[in-house]
Amino acid sequence: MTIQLMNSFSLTSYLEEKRGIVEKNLLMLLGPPEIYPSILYESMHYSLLAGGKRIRPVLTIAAAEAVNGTTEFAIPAAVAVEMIHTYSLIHDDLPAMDNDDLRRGKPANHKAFGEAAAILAGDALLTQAFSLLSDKFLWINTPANDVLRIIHEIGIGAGPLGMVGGQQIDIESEGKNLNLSNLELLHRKKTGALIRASIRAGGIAGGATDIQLSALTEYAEKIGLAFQIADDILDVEGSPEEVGKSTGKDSKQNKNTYPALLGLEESKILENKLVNEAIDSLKEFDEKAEALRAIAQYIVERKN
Ligand code: GRG
Repeated sequence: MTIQLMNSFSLTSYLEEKRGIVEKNLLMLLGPPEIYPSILYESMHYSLLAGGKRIRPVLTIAAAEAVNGTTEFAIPAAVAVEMIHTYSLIHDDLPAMDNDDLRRGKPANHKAFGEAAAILAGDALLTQAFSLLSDKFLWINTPANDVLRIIHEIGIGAGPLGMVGGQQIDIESEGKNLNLSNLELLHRKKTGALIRASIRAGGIAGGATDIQLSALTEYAEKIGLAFQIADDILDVEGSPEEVGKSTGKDSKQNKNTYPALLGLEESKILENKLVNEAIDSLKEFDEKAEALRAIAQYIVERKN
């Protein structure tokens, strides 16, 4: 299905083009196999190039473009956030965490390579992301001060104040019934913080003004939450074939989710409200923000 928005913008073509660019750069910036111990390369490559929607790097690029930057400006940040996201999925699937066998429609990394290799592949992707982010030869168009701001954004989003902190809260919340505000806090950190950092990093790389950056931040926070609600709904309504990972796990494990707390209908109303608010936060942006507007809708309409 081709997703059409106003001005005949085609999100399908946009996603196809940007995903292609992201994947080419992921492969290139991972570097040649000869520089790594071979199992390490294979396990990093396996998860990094296993498909995936590439939503975070595409958001990084779309945010840069929305403020008049180019795709090229955003590439180091886009590649880094996808490496970090991939590491988080590898570690999340481990037996000590969510214990999942299937990821991106394939055996989870530890199922394919063993737990030790999966832990190291995750560690390697995380550290490689920051090596790339701090490589001056990749940032020829971006002032050094903005590069530092981008590194800081991504560190905060991925680390203990963001995604890692959210994962810890998630683990501690198992078996407890969270109220709505605690559920929101959990997801703002676990899922929202890296999405927020992806968008803010793209905005900074594209040369956003402070006003533009706050509008992008508002957009990011709304779609970050909508993304998680959609993910919870897919776990109820999606099939493993479509979603590419096991479904129905959340209710079996008594997880804190939006459908469990609010019911499916209320969850769908909330995700749509967040998408409308996200699109509204871009009202001062011109047609260059059309991709961001379309992605906000895609986030709740997707089937995987
Ligand atoms: C292990 C530090 C650490 C963190 C794990 C990301 C995460 C935190 C856990 C994944 C579990 C999960 C289902 C989170 C909810 C939303 C989410 C991040 C889904 C997966 O992201 P997608 O849908 O995946 O963008 P693809 O495969 O398309 O990249």
